[in-house]
Amino acid sequence: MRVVEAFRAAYGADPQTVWRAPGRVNLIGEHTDYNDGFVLPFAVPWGVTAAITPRTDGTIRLLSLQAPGEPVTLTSHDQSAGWTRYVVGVFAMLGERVRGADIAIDGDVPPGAGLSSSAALEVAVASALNDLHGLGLTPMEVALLSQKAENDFVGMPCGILDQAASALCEEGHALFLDCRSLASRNIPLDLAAHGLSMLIIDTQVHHQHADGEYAKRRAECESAARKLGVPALRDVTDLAAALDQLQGDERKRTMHIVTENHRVEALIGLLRAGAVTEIGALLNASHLSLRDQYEVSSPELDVAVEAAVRGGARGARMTGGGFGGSAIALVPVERLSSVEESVTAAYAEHGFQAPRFLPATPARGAHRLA
Ligand code: GAF
Repeated sequence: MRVVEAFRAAYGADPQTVWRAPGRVNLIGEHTDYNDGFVLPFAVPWGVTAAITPRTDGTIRLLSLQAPGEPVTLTSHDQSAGWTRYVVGVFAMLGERVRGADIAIDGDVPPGAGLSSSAALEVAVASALNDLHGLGLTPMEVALLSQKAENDFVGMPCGILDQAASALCEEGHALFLDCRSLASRNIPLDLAAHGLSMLIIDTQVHHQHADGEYAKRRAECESAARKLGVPALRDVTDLAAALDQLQGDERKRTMHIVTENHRVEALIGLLRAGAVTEIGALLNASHLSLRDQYEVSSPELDVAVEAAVRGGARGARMTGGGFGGSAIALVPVERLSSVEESVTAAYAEHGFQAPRFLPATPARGAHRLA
């Protein structure tokens, strides 16, 4: 394993453990996680591998094969920048339970595709430290600790979706997660058995204002819930009555969250019934709601979704936080090339940078490699 070779070359010994954690796509249930709602992600085959040996002096030495150079030396009190803060954040959350480490990182999540490479990094490191120090954290506790690192240390007010997917997913399954109770169930997702493939369309665009808009959406949802007198938008039972009490953006955000939670449940119902081909309509509806009510799509995502459906996809939607990143399209295998051609042609017509296509098969969540 090349991460082990890099570890040995930098630190002069073998690592005590090696863990891998994946990125994710979200099949449906977007922006519902921080509204105590439902999500249905699956892990992608790309992830982050962390080779680690604990230290006892509080020092964190860190290198990445994707950032060539000497190892960076930090402590859990340092406000680091860039990718290292996701690692330091995990140490900061673990506090006195850990006393530094030597770490080598290798990652193959396509950069900037919105497939949660940062959650994969947090979960790989947290899982390895949990294992090395016998902390006894469950995979969900590892996910929660990683989310806290991102909220409190990195300063991104994300929900639990990405970290839970990275920590808990199983190969060949999607993860149905109730973000309030944290009850989760792995749902079989055998697309190939239905002659289908899930195509990731990476727009290769990341809009700079994404983080600010994310925090704004979250605040709007919390404000709407307060006005409605419910703990979270998940608790809205009478949508028409709720919409009557709200105006403007808060009205639109509520519309999305309430209907999106229903779409997650409907999609699970279809999967249970074996009607996998039929989930496409729900993917399309989710995208329209994210575009028009939640307003987190982008021209590149909209063009990708429209062109994918025109090219023969059963359904398509943006996935993840939005404002760039990736869309997913549910495509009959025999239509894959026609969908790719349709999207490529539409991008050229709009003068967009060519997209990247990645086939996504549901992969395994965090696990020990050595
Ligand atoms: C980002 C966040 F990190 C998740 O918590 C989630 O809210 C997602 O956007 C939208 O569903 O990936």
